[in-house]
Amino acid sequence: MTVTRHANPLLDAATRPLPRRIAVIGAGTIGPDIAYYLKTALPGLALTLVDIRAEAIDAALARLRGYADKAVARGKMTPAQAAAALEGLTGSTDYGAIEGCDWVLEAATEDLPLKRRIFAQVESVVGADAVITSNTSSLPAARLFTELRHPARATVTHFFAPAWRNPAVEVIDWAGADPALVVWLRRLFAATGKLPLVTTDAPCFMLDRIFDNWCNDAALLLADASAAEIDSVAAEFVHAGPFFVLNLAHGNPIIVETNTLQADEEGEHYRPASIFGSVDRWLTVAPGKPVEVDAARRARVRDRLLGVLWSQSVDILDRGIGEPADLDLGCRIALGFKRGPLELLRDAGDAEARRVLARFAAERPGMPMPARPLPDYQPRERHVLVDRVGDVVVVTLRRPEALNALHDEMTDEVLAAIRRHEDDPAVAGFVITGYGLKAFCAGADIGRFPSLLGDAQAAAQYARECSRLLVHLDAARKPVVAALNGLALGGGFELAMRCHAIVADRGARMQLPEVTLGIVPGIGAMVVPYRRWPQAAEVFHRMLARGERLSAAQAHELGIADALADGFDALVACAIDRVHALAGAVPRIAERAPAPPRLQTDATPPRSADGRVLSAAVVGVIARAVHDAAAAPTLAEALEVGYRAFGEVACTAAAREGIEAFLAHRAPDFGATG
Ligand code: DAK
Repeated sequence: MTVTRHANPLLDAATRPLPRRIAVIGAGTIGPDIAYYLKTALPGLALTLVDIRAEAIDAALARLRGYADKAVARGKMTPAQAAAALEGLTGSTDYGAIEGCDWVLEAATEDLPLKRRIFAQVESVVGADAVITSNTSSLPAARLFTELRHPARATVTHFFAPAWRNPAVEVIDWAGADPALVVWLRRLFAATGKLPLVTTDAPCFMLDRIFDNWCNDAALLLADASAAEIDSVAAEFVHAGPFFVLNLAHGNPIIVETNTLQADEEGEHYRPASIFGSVDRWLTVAPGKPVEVDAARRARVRDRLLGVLWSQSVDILDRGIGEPADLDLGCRIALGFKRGPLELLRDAGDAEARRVLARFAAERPGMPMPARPLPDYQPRERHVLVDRVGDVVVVTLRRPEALNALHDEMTDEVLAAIRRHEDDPAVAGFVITGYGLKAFCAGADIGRFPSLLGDAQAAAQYARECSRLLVHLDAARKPVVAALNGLALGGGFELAMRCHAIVADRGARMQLPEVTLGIVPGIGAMVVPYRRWPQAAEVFHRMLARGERLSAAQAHELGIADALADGFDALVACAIDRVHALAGAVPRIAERAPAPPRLQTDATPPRSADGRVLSAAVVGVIARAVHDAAAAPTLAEALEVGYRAFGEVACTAAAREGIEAFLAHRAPDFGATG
């Protein structure tokens, strides 16, 4: 059977229904964490945790109750959601309890004969079409599943700690698997908040090849530097150094197993460092603690760490083990890298990267080296996925670590994707959507805002430059439809406003939270709605000045959303219909606006829709900008008003306070800033 695989897993057809009964085998650390993820994502699910030790099951169930209690205490879940997550969660020491399961997920220790025995037992109880997956970080699926009676229903799903929260999961596409199984798993993971990364069946798959060899080479470096020194040099690249992580994970045995496997299969250069045999606790310091490292030693350690990272990365790509954008994203999300290895390679520049790799080749003979020019290893897109669905190009914003928040690179990638296809006569138009089901886009990346503060002209100029995608949409010849699959906040909603139609999932929600951050939405929200949807002017006043939320249903009633849909498949189908309906007649934003009703700013202090004190100065700037923009004789001049207003607030104490507060996870004090 041929099964189409899109870059966005949710664009693939559902190849089987959602699971209703799952068993997780192994009540150690990761099994219960996987169970908790599944139960919170699919609360109606019946889930049985199986282990040969009753006390391990009791401890695991108690741990999961603790997770739910903590989530309620932190306001991440309501008590009802927590109760639903725990309901239907049971434990058993008897394999008979897994009868009738449609998915059995094995998470026992990394021991091939043991895993094979478990699969034999599982197969003797469950039906021939039940999915079986193994959570291994290294053992190839072909070896795990050869003895199964029905191997096509089995594969590896490799989770990362902590599995209930870490979105990354490798899904192994091995020769014996039914292709529809991989499609189903990817789609299920993407729909339940995970980031599935498909890899081939090489030993250690994609991400453990990076992690294990990073740790192994760090250990080999101990001849020249201490663990604390190495961790301190590594801090440039990762949130926690290799030895700190090994201590956390009690992980030497894993490195020894995985690197032994690689050495046996691929050559002696992978053999685990002998020191792993005699040391199981490393003397190092917590991340962020400064450690003096002599400059020459620092340079040597740095080169070696980069060398192993790049050597493994080019090998993974040359062997087609994984995709380049997935490699970078997986390293950041699953392994705690600050930047992906390919981003580091690009930023180092060709000459420096070649120097580092040449030194690495000399120090570590046998290790893989690039087979192609280095720029060839870079992904075309890092932050978006581009798919063809019939005659429509679907662009998916993919930054799962920040709810698809926009930054310059992502904006440029969306623009480049549109430019690449807009002159193709076979393309009718575009749909823009967000990865997963939670967010279309949570706005501009707030982490990048601090550098904009304090210089009005520079901030206004930045707003102007950031609008390049939006201004392109204003004049686009082919329709671009926003498919809101979830939250559309701030800059994300501003992007949707500039698309030629908006369709929304019934659960989607729109909001302009900028005022609660002490800034203004400078790239269109104070301008465009009053020209496109003058009937909703009062609603936009409240959204701008009070951060009021707009539900999909309200947006539809007001004519802001052209259509509502139930679920992602219907949403995309509806967006594609809109593209076809608008082809040849792309709507334009009016040059002039009808005078909107006055935006009231007399409440003192101004408050947000949920009662928080706002900055009177910022609300004042918004009211003035809305008025001046509506009076502007052209769209371009009105947009200028917005850019300048952003520049003006960027110099206020309120903006500094609002952004610092967001980044420090605290409430802003606009009472103090005015
Ligand atoms: N930027 C960066 N990271 C973001 C983000 C954003 N906009 N929104 C969410 N994230 C990150 C969170 O920090 C969190 O990261 P970790 O803590 O896990 O590292 C991760 O995404 C998941 O979010 P939460 O843990 O917070 O998820 P919850 O379900 O608990 O909450 C939320 C979801 C949407 C209520 C919450 O994440 C939230 O309040 N996010 C901020 C939403 C927001 O205020 N967005 C509007 C930003 S202002 C301009 C251009 C554009 C703009 C302005 C000027 N010029 C060029 C001048 C536009 C401005 C905006 O968009």
